[in-house]
This record gives sequence, structure tokens and C-alpha cells, in this order.
Amino acid sequence: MKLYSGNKKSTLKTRSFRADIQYTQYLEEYVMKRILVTGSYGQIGTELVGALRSKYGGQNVVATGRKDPPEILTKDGPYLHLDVLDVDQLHAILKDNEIDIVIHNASVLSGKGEKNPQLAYRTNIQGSYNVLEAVRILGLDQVFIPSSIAAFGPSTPKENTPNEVIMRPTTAYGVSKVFIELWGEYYAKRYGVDFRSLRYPGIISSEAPPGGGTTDYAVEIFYEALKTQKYTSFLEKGTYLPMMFMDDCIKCTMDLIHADVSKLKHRSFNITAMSFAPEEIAAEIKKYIPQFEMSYKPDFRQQIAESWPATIDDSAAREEWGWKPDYDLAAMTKAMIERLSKKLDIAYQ
Ligand code: AKB
Repeated sequence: MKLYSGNKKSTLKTRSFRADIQYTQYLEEYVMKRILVTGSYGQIGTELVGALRSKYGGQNVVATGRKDPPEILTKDGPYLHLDVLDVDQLHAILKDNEIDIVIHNASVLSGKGEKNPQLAYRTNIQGSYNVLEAVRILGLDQVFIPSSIAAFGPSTPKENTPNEVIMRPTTAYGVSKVFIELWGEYYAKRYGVDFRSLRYPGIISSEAPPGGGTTDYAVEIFYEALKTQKYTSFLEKGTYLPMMFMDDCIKCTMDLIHADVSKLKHRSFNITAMSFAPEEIAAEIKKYIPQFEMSYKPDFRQQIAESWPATIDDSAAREEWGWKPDYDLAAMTKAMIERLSKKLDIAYQ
């Protein structure tokens, strides 16, 4: 089907004369939505924009950010410069592009946030406030803002952490994620804003690298295993954290955006696919690169990791919108080695 890319109001009107009701509903629900993604050149944004464009058509997904974009974001859809701290610019872009759904990915991650808490405040709290306000004022259909396992803290139960539980994070990033969840849920209740959020675990991917997180080691390890057959982990042996492969991350994000809102009892969901410690991912990589050697030199991120859950319970996501991951540690490692060796042009056997 040719996806819509022009003036949506007039096209919808013309089509509704011809199409049957179901087809019109389908168009309204899935095809006609125009989506704006902030922080689109980040680890998740880069791949999410591609997936959204394949589903909705390139012109219907506006990628935005503060940097010059990589080619992958400009080749089949628009890219606009946007700083969400500039409220006038934010409102103008949302209006001019007739945006229905905002996916607000721009964020300073945990490690970087500890180095510069004031930057984390501005980007994560002020930026998300501006986005939620814009969605409320302009009456947009939906806003998705990721949360994180970082929203939990040292007093949170560490194993099988429930969806509703004591949070009390001790990092600037974690505090900002709790703000996002609570402010979004407040706007949902008070103003009817359709706010949705996922508490992402560490995300492992082969395209854009993550930047400034505590779970970044689980991506770096693959690059170093392929390039040098060695890696020094900045997290200690035995540090278990919830993790997920990018394909599952894209899947759960798209699934939650499409979920029937009348079936949602929550707005912020735990989400996970696996949990492992550094020595376990190293052992899995050794199956492909037997000469791979791992050493350990924990830094300030060890304390951050220790304040987070080791495993989380995502049964609310499974029950309310059918979440089920496709990748465990073995499947993720296989996919990472295959994709990254191709990308870096390094033979591993
Ligand atoms: C980080 O490590 O800061 C992020 C996260 C778990 O949200 N990857």
C-alpha cells in the first residue's frame, strides 16, 4: 500500500468517501499518524526511526536532534534540527509537521549524568517537561518517553523487581526518570494526555553505539572482542543487570505505542529480556572467539550498577499488551557477532 505523505486532513476526507469504515479506521489508526522522534541519532533513535519509517512511510516520521544527522536518518525521510529546551521551536515544529505522536528519546544517560547532573536536569527533566506540555497544549494523540531500570534504587528489591515498588534512585538520571514517569502519569490523569513509558534495561545493538551509560559495557565488549580479542570491563564480575537486544527494544516500543489504551492499567512498564553478569556474556562470546580474554577494572559505574535491580518482573507488559521477547543471551550474542563482524568487516572464525 502506498503510504500517505501529503496533507493528511484533505486526504482522509477524500478517502473516507471511497473506503469502507474499517479501512478508514485502519488509516486513521496506523497509516495517517505522523510521528516525531527526538534524540533520533542516539543508540535507540537511529534504529527506531528506520523501523517506524518502514511501517509508516519515510515522510510520516520526522527525525530530530541537535547534531548534524548521519545519512541513515536523512535518506528516506525528513530530519530537522530541534532543541527541546527551545519551547517556541518545539511547538512550531510539532504544528508545522502536523505531528500526532511524539517519541521523546533525547536523554543524558546514567554515567554522563553523574559527571554533569545539571546537564541531566536540563535535558531530561526540563526537556521532558517541555515535551509533555507541548503535547498537552497542542492536544496531540500520544507521547512516549522512555524510562529505565535506573528509576529504581538501592532500597528497591533487587530480584524480580515488581512494576509497583519503592523506587528512590540515587543517580541524577534515575531521579529524572522517576520525574518523567510521575509527571507523565499525572498529565494522563489530569489532562487526558496519552503518556506511555517503558523502563528500558541495558540495550545491546550493533548500529549506533550507546553513549554515557552504565550498561554500555555489554556493547563495547563485542567491538573489542572482534577488534582486539580483549576487553576490560568497568563492571565487576557478578554484577547482574537486566538487558535486551535492540530488535526486542524496537518491538516492545512499537507494540506499546500501538497497544489499545483501554486495555492498559499502567502507563510505565517494566520490560526485560535477559539478565547476565560480565563473565557470562564473556563466556558466550568465547564460543565464537575462543581466544577472547576478559579482565576487570571497576570504575564509578560499579556503584551505579549496584543500585539497580538484577532482574525485573515484566508481567504487567506481558498481560496488558502481550509482550514477549525473542532474544535471550545466546541468541543476542549470535546476532551481535554476525552483524558486527559484517559491519566492521572482521572475520571471527
Ligand atoms: C544506562 O546505562 O544509563 C542506560 C539505562 C539502563 O537506562 N543504558
